[in-house]
Amino acid sequence: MKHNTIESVSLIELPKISDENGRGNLSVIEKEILPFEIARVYYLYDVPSDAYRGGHAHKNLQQFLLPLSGSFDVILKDGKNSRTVTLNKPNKGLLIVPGIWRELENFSSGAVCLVLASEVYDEADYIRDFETFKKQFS
Ligand code: T46
Repeated sequence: MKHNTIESVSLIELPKISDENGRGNLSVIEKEILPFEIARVYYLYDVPSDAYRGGHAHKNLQQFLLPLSGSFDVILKDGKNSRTVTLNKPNKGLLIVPGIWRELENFSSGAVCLVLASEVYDEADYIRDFETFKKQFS
């Protein structure tokens, strides 16, 4: 299994096309922006402000998280270090590589987290116990 560190997690800024006639903005994700082919798309929404999502790592899965609306915090851990990234711009997303523990919290009202994933859903790819994660990845 790949040992990645939190420094391998990167923010990706998407092009933002502001309409010159005041019709708002358009952002686009074309295939060369992500280092994987998209196999699955899902989204988190109606998350209460005191709720917490994630709390696991993936063995192989790569994911791109995009705050389509509102904001939330992503806490990243590699077993040694930890870092918190606030996602609050619909044209700025987070590319999470395999082997990184993630926790999502502080969802604002109306926040929507879009996730583009490199693989279809597979429970066997999850590590849901932090001590197991630390043993395998740090
Ligand atoms: C991640 C964060 C950001 C499915 O049936 N298909 C799916 O594609 C997904 C993602 C989940 N599920 C089922 C499995 C559980 O019964 O939906 C239920 C909730 O899943 P989970 O507790 O894993 O949800 P989150 O929000 O804690 O985590 C999800 C992703 O699982 C995870 O990869 O990084 O969103």
